[in-house]
Amino acid sequence: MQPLPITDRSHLLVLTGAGVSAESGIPTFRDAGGLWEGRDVREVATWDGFAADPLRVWRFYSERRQAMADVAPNAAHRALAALEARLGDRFLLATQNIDGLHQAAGSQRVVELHGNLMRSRCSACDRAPFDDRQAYRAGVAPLCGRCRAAGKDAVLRPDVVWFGELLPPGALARVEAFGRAAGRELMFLAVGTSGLVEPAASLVDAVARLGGRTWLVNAEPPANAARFDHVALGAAGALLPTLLAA
Ligand code: BJW
Repeated sequence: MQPLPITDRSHLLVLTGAGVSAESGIPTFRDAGGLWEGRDVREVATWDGFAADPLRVWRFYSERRQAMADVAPNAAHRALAALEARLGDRFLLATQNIDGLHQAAGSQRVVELHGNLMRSRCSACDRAPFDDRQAYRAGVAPLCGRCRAAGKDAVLRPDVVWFGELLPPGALARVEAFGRAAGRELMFLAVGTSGLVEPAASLVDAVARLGGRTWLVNAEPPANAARFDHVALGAAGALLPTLLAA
């Protein structure tokens, strides 16, 4: 694939998924050896699963928090951050990843569609999500200090979006506003995502409706590959530095 034809007027919306962080050593969800392999997704990625067994869910996320200690952004994260430095407000990165590696690489205009692994929030009160690198391994699910002060027991949960839950307030609105402002100058690049999870999987159709052009970079053809104008198969860390070169 040729480098993306980015001009002085182009507005680039990027969608990333777990494949972007695979080369940093973070397992994807649905590939062989991925996080879902051998796991019932309903047990660890739904509210019902959490309500049934909060400790099992906390163990799953605690292990992922601990694994973050050894990971760093890779060439794909860095290529996207470098492109943002060139495009400024004509760039927006919507990520399904909860690992914070885009920000670690220097990306600033990031919309976290599925939350952040390193934040927690109360499952009951409206206290804002807070930074929380603590891994809970002591055999007790953590409780909300604010609720406890009010005489109630409420368990903390990871600040992530599970199946059947709404995306964070304003996340989709920010993506849609970027697309509308760009109009026909809109370009869309999806990287490292299986195209199975909504609403992210349908962003390609929304861009096409606005008259934008669409590119996909993925290790294998994902579920929604046929809906893109251009498809490049391969590793994001190898392809993005070339595709996004000045
Ligand atoms: C590489 C690579 C390399 C590897 N280089 N590539 C419309 C129709 C049907 C259902 C729905 C619908 N709208 C909503 C739904 C329900 C549901 C949904 O989508 N279900 C489908 C599964 C059918 N969606 C929701 O519930 C969402 N909420 C919502 O829409 O609210 C409104 C609503 C609710 C209910 C009904 C209707 C409307 C919320 C979705 C939340 C997803 N949460 C998770 C967990 C987050 C926390 C955590 O991390 O634990 O998010 S699930 C999981 O999947 C995670 C990911 O972000 C997400 C996407 O996965 P991703 O990133 O694509 O990873 P993989 O592993 O699937 O793919 C990796 C790809 O990379 C592969 O293709 C590899 O080939 C590739 N790759 N190495 C390039 N080096």
